[in-house]
Amino acid sequence: MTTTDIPSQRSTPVGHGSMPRKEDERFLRGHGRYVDDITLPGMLYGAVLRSPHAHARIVSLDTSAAQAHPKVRAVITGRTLEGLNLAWMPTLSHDVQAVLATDKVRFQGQEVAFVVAEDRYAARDALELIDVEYEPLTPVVDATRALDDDAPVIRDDVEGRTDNRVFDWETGDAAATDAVFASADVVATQDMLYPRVHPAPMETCGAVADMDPVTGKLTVWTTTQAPHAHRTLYALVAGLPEHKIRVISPDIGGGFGNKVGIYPGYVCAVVSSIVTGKPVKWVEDRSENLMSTSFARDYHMHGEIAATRDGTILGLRVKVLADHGAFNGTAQPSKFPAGFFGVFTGSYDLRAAHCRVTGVYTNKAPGGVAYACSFRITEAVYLVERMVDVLARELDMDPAELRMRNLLRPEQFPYRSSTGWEYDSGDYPRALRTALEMAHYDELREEQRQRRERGELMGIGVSFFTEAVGAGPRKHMDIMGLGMADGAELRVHPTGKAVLRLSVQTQGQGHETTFAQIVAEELGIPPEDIDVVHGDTDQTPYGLGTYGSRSTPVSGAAAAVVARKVRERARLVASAMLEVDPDDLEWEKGRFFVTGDPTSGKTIAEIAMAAHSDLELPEGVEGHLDAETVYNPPNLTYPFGAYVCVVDVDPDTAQVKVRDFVAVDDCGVRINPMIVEGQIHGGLADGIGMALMQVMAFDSDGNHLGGSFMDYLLPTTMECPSWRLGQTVTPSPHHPIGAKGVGESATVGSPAAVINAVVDALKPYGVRHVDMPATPAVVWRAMQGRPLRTDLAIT
Ligand code: MCN
Ligand code: CUM
Repeated sequence: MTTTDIPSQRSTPVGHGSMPRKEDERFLRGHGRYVDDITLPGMLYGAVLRSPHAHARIVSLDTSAAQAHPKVRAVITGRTLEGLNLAWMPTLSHDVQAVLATDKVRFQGQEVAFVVAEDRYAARDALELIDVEYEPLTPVVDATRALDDDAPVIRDDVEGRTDNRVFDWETGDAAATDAVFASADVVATQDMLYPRVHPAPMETCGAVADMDPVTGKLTVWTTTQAPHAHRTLYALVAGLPEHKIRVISPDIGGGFGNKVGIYPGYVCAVVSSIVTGKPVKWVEDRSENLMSTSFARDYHMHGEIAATRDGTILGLRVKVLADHGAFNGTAQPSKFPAGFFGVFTGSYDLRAAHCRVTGVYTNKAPGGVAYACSFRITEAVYLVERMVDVLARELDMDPAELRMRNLLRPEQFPYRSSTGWEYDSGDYPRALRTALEMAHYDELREEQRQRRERGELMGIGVSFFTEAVGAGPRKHMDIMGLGMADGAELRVHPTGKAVLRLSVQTQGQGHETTFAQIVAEELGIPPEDIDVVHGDTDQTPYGLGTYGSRSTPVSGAAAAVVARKVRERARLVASAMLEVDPDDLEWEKGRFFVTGDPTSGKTIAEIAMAAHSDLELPEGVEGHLDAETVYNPPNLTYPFGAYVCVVDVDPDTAQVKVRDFVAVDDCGVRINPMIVEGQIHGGLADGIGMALMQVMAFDSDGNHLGGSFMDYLLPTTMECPSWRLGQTVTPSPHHPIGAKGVGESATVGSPAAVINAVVDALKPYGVRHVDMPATPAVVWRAMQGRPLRTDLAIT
């Protein structure tokens, strides 16, 4: 049971509320239009030749046989691109990545050549005609060995580089933290790994590039979460004029961060359209997606937590080794090379904290962040929530009680954390109390006591999270120096129907519905009468796209602001219609009326018609009922939540079964509670998957061991309990409608609850920690006191 009733039984609200999604009819009838549905006259197909080695020198590359294939139109190699100055492209993290390898291959699956042919099959066939001679080199697979003196230098393409260090970054006050630790009664430490995982969206990545040789205009239909950012990058990388580039992101079959960056295949499609003068389509297959597009996590963390004997947490000290693969890939805010990991103090009132993150290159696919991650907050929350449980064990204290004692209190907001983050609003104890009550926590502990007496392994895990979402404020974030303000444009047509144009792009989150609802709430126009246009740079205002759950915090705010601008314009038009002073008009949802005379009102539709008519408009009003805005958020929004997970572990097979999961989320005002709950359901499934099943492992030669869904396991309904959701609502004080983002909350908050539950279940075996994923093998080995590392195929 969830906190809302069945959506179909509800009437459509005019503004916020659980209305069914406008986009679903299209999707359910099979009328979605994805990149691979785009077919253009004369279109050619591209395929990528990938490296079988994790680390090797390219001795020779012979494409003549492929070029001689009757259906092949072009073969592009790193040398071709070098001639165009395009062999290397900038990543979103101030690094460069090889588009097609020239000197060396640096991960298995790296792009080596691109074949363009008349059909998909010929392109694939011709790949096998390319003859590459490799001289294998020793790969660096284990991040913990990447900085060894004898480790081969992976990025010798960068002049002067002598080791595999990507960056060193620290935050917090080291001296203050040392002092707090020196004064503590108790210090607990724990090493933990957040393994490499992959978002694995239903739709893989791809692009159709069409360079019009007559107009010189390039159109790229592509799987992107950030069309405008891609357009700017194409302009900067390829030197094409930006107004001659149109990026279209049609329907997207899930992004989850996988579609933030630009992949070599996109660039190859663009280059080959320019070279051949024809449209070129490239769509990767599943194993290409799993092997080579951006992975996430891969954080090797060492945590230390200091407290008083009575359970007051004083400080945290953290060291992280971050495995970034061969190129430092997906969006890493340049001001924070470790993303938003700096919020690792979590939801607690700590005196001091310090962390140091060292990024390293390894011979693995690039990436580094994205998978419903809020830019590393996933890792940060997992770390602090595991550390609190480790401390609870050390103090022999109930983990829920320890959290309650240390959570930030409502009167501390707005709160500035010891690492400098400004939390906007929250009532944390209320959320935790709600979750504990819904879970019947005290009864669960009693049940656990009884089961333990019978030798049964039941675990109860609690986690609390705070996220920082809505990338926008310049002090926090930029992408390649671009600030992150987002535009919105609203046009109300003469008949009162409207079109809202946005810079963000939905991948399944329901923007066509919720953004229409935001405007509907402000103007009283039914959401059905408001079309949301997004995902096309020729039709929408500039903005940096959807990730880090920023659409609601940034573009949601822009939508409300632009609707309010229209409303103020409508007030002036209505004052002319009713021949009164604008200040004498009052607004109720959908209409203006003269103060004291509610019968005198004019609806937005009536006002819209008048605004387009020959009505004499007041001075300064240009006519029509349109507005535009650019929203520059003053701060991030800080959603939070309290989760309780109950697991049973089979003592004979070490199989973990999630029996119950309670999630209390607070994302401020909810625009569409049904969609919010859907987001949370999805994120919880992700969280269970990461905690129990998902890991991208490699063998000692750097071979990727997760290239299909047979090897890389995703959760299904079989692994998921019937989620039980609750909520509290603490509006964001700086957001025009008080909303905070929610799209990644459950993925961020839930893995720690699951692992805390698994470790709790194994308490009778003296187990203090289990690394993700807690597969039966991992749990079994933990019970034997022989921890198993799952990211490397080494036992
Ligand atoms: N919402 C709401 N009320 C709130 C907050 C959000 O009604 N207080 C609604 C929003 O209007 C939107 C949805 O919930 O329809 C998610 O909003 P938001 O939290 O703003 O997140 P974004 O729209 O920016 O989506 C990005 C986020 C990220 S970064 C990942 S990763 C992820 C996620 O969304 N990828 C997804 N959820 C996903 N869901 C689907 N189906 N597919 C993905 O690829
Ligand atoms: Cu971090 S995955 Mo989402 O931000 O697209």
